[in-house]
Formats: sequence, C-alpha cells, structure tokens
Amino acid sequence: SDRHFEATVGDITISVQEGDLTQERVDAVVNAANKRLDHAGGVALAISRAGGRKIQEESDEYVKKSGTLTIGQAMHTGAGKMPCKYVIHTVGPKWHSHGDKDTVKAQLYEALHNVLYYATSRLKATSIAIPAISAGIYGVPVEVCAEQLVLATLKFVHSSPGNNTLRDIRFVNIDGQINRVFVRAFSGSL
Ligand code: AR6
Repeated sequence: SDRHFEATVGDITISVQEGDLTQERVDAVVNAANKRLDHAGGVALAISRAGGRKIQEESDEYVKKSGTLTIGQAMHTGAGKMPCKYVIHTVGPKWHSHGDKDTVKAQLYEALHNVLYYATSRLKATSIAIPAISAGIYGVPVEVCAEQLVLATLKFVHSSPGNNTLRDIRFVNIDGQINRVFVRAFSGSL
C-alpha cells in the first residue's frame, strides 16, 4: 500500500498508509465493529468478505457465549483467508450518542488503548493495522478521531511496558483524505 507517513519511536515504527486494510500482511488487523459483532457495513463488511464465513461464524459464537461487547472492549477472531493472523474487534463510540463529546473522545481513546494492550498481552503481535475507528458510519469527525487515536498510540508506545511486543503500528485507510488528517495529527504530535 501507499505510504504517507512513517516515524520511529524507540524501536517502534508508526505509519499511515493508503490501501485496503484486509490485504495487510500483519499479525493483527483491527475491526471497527458494533456491539453485536454483526459485520454488515464499512470496514467490518470488507473484513468479513475478505476473510470468509469464519469471521462472522466465530463472532456469532462469541456473542452467543459471552454476550454483546461494550464500547471500547476488545476481542479477537481468526482471520480466515486474509493474509493476517488475527482480527481484533473493538467497538468505537457513536458521535451522536447520549454522552457529551468529551465522553465520546475518552471512549475512542480507551478503545484503541485496549486494542493495543490486547494485541501485545494476549496475541504477542509484532505488527498491527488499524482503521479510522468510529470515523465512518459512527460519524466521529475525522479530526477528532485522528487526535484520539494518535494520542492513544503515542501514549501507549511511550509508556510502553517492557513486554510490549509491537514493533510496527500502521494506520490504513482506503480514503486518502482521511490519511492526510492522520498524517497531520502525527506530525503535530511528534
Ligand atoms: N480498508 C481500510 N479502511 C476502510 C476499508 C478498507 N477495506 N473500508 C472502509 N474503511 P466504518 P465505524 C474506512 O464505518 O464508523 C460497520 O457496519 C472508512 O473509510 O467501517 O466505526 C460496523 O459493523 C472509514 O474511514 O466504522 C459498525 O456497525 C473507516 O474505515 C459500524 O460500521 C471506519 O468506518 C462501525 O462504524
């Protein structure tokens, strides 16, 4: 995929790339899911299609056993036919929800924090590809989304527990406009 931005923090490479998330050769791809893990639209549908039936089946099994997810929670399934090993599903907040905007921002920050923590502690992932969680159907303005995801990423890599396995953190979007906002957010924070 097309690389817009790359920076190194310690021994971790952070990048912003244009392309289809489902084609990334990484340990884990992140899904912007809903609470029911019903992958019917957006990047979730792209992942579900690219991976094959296994993704929705494992998701349904999980919800049947453990119930729906809460906002910011993370879980994983296999990746089916995709080149990655795992899909980490998380649920971002909706912009037009009951809470105030600061709550929405905190929930988005928390969602990515939990994903990164899950990737390293549960999956020992060295590479991860992340979409613009909540910035599509869930309506969070892309500037707000980028601000929170960048903050969560930088905070995570800086406070990096010695046992952090991640070395390659990629933000991948099919939409170049969105990538430009992420590049600006990283450039302004590094
Ligand atoms: N690769 C990379 N980025 C993509 C791809 C792709 N193949 N497809 C879409 N995007 P969204 P949300 C970008 O709506 O706002 C689903 O129905 C897209 O341009 O997928 O968290 C779920 O099941 C956008 O910037 O996620 C939930 O019900 C970003 O992915 C709901 O949508 C996220 O957009 C979640 O909505």
